[in-house]
Amino acid sequence: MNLSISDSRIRAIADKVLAGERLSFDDGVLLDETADLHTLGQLANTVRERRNGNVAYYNTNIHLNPTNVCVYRCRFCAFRADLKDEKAYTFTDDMLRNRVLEGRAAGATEIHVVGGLHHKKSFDWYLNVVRVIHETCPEIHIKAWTPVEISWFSFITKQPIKWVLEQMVEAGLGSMPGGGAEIFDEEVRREICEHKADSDVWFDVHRTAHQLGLRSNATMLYGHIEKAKHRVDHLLRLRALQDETHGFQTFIPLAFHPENTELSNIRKPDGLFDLRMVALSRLMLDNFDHIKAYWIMLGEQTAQLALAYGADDIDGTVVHELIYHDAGAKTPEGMTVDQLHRLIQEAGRVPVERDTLYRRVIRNGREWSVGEALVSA
Ligand code: V47
Ligand code: SF4
Repeated sequence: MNLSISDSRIRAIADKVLAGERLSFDDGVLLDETADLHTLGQLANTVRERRNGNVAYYNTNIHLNPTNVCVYRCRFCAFRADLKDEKAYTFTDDMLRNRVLEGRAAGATEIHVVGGLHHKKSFDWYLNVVRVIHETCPEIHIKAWTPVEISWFSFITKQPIKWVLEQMVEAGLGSMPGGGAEIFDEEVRREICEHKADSDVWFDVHRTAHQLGLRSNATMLYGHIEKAKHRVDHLLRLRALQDETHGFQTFIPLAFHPENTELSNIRKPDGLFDLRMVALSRLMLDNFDHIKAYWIMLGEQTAQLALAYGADDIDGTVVHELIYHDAGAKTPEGMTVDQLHRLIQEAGRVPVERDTLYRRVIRNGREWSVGEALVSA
């Protein structure tokens, strides 16, 4: 690989990456603060191609946010509502069934479920959400709830996290998404989401989920008040749990969208920042198989570029996304499979449809099945 790097400290880090050595906290901060975008991108792309070749994964999924009513008031959130707000909504069982049937008709293999912590809804109501979805379409994988929700359920039932997760699995839960992570640093967390589950709880829930055999994802919300040292610390905390459990599948860097939030004075991160974060995550998270460029949040063009900056996954067809659109995302709420294929192929990659657990999806007309688990190099 031909890299023209003038800074000897960056050159030393590049040598470590090329030799397959693990990067340190100081390496990460130096890369984040000083490395030029092209060097970052070339290094991250080398790691990405070693792990995933020329493939770019996508899945056919739908999003369902069963309620936006939430007891918390995270300062970066444009989605939440108070009980009596005009925009407050809560799904009924019929609405849940209709959404799932709509997903099945569109060929969805996965449903992604997260929402607010409703003041008046019991744990049984949330359990019922999973049960209704599962009973309506047992073949659709349910990826649901963040540690923020799971720890809320533990709080309202006075039961341990493990018990809550076991109840959810019995109702039909298949895995957990990566949300609620924000930035793990305690001071930053206090500033942006003071009362909700802290980082110890976040890790406790994922550790317990992994011990129960559930796979999960992880995210990082960047581009608000955090600094490079917080981002690198965040990635290294994730890397440490992954060394312990190997339960994470994908990491998804999430760009802060300020519109309609209490932090609307902050400028949205630009495409260059987005690409830096994709590349930095690929380089620091040497034990994660996948880095996702969530096109809904990045926009189609940056997501395409991200496939050459460390990302190997582009998420899904995503019908009915609310969290980013409430916060000003200008992307469409969903894309067809043909559009996703075109986007990936134009970026020079080979599209592969996967299910939630990264098994190849084989389609035959309106039917689909999953092949053997995809193995990374
Ligand atoms: O935890 C909320 C973030 C997350 C804003 O696991 C915001 O496959 C930016 O976790 N600007 C939820 N971000 C979404 C999420 C996710 C998305 C796609 C795929 C997966 C997966 C997980 O969204 C929240 C929070 O970090 N968020 N508001 C905002 N204004
Ligand atoms: Fe509630 Fe989640 Fe929004 Fe925080 S991010 S206010 S927990 S819906």
